[in-house]
This record gives sequence, C-alpha cells and structure tokens, in this order.
Amino acid sequence: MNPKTGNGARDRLRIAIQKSGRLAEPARALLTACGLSWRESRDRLFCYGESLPVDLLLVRDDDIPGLIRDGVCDLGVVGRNVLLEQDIALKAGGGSEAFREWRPLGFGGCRLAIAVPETWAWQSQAQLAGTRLATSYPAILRQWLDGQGIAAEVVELSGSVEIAPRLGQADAICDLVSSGATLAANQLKPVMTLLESEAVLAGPSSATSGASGLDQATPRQPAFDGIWDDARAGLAELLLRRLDGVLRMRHSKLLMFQASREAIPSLLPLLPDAEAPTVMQIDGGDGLALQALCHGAVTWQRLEELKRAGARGLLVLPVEGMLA
Ligand code: PRT
Ligand code: ZN
Repeated sequence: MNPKTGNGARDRLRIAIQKSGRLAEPARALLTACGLSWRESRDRLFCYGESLPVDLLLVRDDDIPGLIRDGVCDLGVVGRNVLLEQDIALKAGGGSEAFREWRPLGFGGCRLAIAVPETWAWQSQAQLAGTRLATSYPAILRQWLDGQGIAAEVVELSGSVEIAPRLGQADAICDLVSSGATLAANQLKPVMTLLESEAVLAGPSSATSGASGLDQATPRQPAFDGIWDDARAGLAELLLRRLDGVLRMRHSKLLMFQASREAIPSLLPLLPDAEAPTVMQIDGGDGLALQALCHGAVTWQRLEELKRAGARGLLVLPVEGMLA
C-alpha cells in the first residue's frame, strides 16, 4: 500500500501509540498537552479525536513502524530503538526507506548496550569476536558488528535477554538499559553503547525532504505535501507546530520580579537563557517590573543570586505552551 494515500484520501489524521507499556501514558499526556482530546471506543483500541480530527490507534509498539509503512496510520509514537531496528531490517530485506524519525519527544530515554558478565576483564570490543550475543535487536547489533569487523554470533530472543548468559544460551547480551538495575541483578555490566534512544514521533519518509531515514541530529520539517495530498498535511503541520511549542516549553519557566532601574545591568547577565525580558515601569519612578521566559533551569541558587543583585518579589511560573 502506498503511504502517500494510505486507504485512500483521508480527512482525519491517525496516530498509533502504545496501548500499554512504558510509552503509553507519556505519549497520551504529550498529545493532550497539544490540545487533543478523544472519545474511546469500547474495545479500547481506537480513540476518536474530538477537539481535532486526529484519532489514536492503540497498538503494540513493535507494530507501529509497519502500520506507518502500510499507510494504516499516518504517524506514531515509538522508541527510536524499535524504529531503527525495523528500518535496518527492512532495508536489509531489499525494501526502501518507509518511515523516519520526525521529532525526538524527550521521554522513554534508554540506551541499547552490550553487556558482559561482571567477571569478564573488559578491555575492548575485540573481545566479542567468536562470542554468542543474545538480543531482541538483531538488525542493529548485526549492523554494528559488521561495521566494527567483529565476527560474532547473534542469538535472537524476544524477551528475558538478560538471563541468557546464565542459561548458557549466550556469552553476552545486547539490550536496553535505563537504570542498570536489571543488568546488575543478573551479574552483567554494560561495556558499549550502540544507540541512545527515547520515544520519537515517527512518520512516513518524505520522498521530497531528502532527509536520511533516521537522522537524529537534525530533525527537519518534512515536506507534507510530498507525503499527503489531503487534509492530513495541514493537520500534521498543526500538530508539529504545537508539539514543538510544548517540547520547547517543557523545561521553561516564566520568571517575574521587580527591581530598580540601576539594578538592571547586574540582573541581565544572570538571565542568559531568557528571551528578551518584558520591562514595565511600575511607580512612575525608578521601579520596574520584569518578566522573562527562561529556557534553562531556574534553581534556588539562581533565585538567590538574582535577589542579591537587586531583584524583589521573585515569582517562578510554569509555562504550558507557546506559539511564536
Ligand atoms: O506490549 P508492547 O510490545 O507494546 O511493549 P514492550 O514490552 O515491547 O515495550 P515496553 O513498554 O517495555 O517498552 C517500550 C519502549 O520503552 C522501548 O522500546 C524503549 O524505547 C523504551 N524504554 C525505556 C525501555 C526501557 N526504558 C527499559 N528499561 N524499554 C525496555 N526497558 C527494559 C529493558 O529491556 C530491560 O529489560 O527494562 C529493563 C532494563 O531496565 P533497567 O532500569 O533495570 O536498566
Ligand atoms: Zn514491544
């Protein structure tokens, strides 16, 4: 099926998210913060968009790239690890690029790492030659091994990868790690990181954008018209704009305070991450009220420094969104 048209022209955008699991709640929360709301179907597999014609399909995360490729869904929220694994596997099987990362979403952070028994004296990856490595990410691992010129056997397992060395199924593993507790509990230690992962917004690969499939460093505005020639192009554009606003504001704070005019030269250097502050005169004299949108951390230490430099009545407010 052609992802450009999917099941024919559509006037609603369909986004696949995980039904249950680590990414399910944060994905919904993020889309809710973008102003979307839904009515849920009785089988809890489909959510009909109410505030905008943007529907949700609740599925297993592994199914998301394929649903985008087949045009069943237009976008998806999925771990970069799953997207990259399926992208490499698809291309290895002779397929062409079908989906790509549109935006990193800032949650579900983890890394895909090689871990070896704690008893190994680890020196370099050359030690992996001739070993058996258990993983649920055979395509990423195989590509990495080939790239390093390491001849090792890849043992594909769908779960419980971390106990494979103890069961004698493998010598070492390649698995997702976040806190490291699972590895430690299985007497394993991480030695190499193959991929830094997080949840991403995935979409069809644009024929006209020229972006490499999973280019993480420079997410580009896709050429929507090259992907959809119906209402979905406008809806995706609207959603991306809101998403960028929400992501940008996530760690931002609005800082409000008062100060005398003379204090301003000492205060401004303490606000290097602030967008041009709004300054208002308050009492017909020297008193000013300032308002600054800070994109960095507004810590207690920073507030104390501002106070020492002459700021009074400091208020720190969360910001829910911004439309530039
Ligand atoms: O049912 P469905 O197929 O949809 O879900 P799933 O069980 O395949 O996925 P799920 O919910 O476990 O993970 C979804 C996504 O969350 C993954 O694809 C990653 O992108 C992301 N993520 C973030 C993680 C972790 N952190 C993580 N720690 N996915 C899995 N783990 C596992 C890891 O495999 C290992 O078993 O947690 C264990 C390690 O955790 P630590 O904290 O002990 O290091
Ligand atoms: Zn899964």
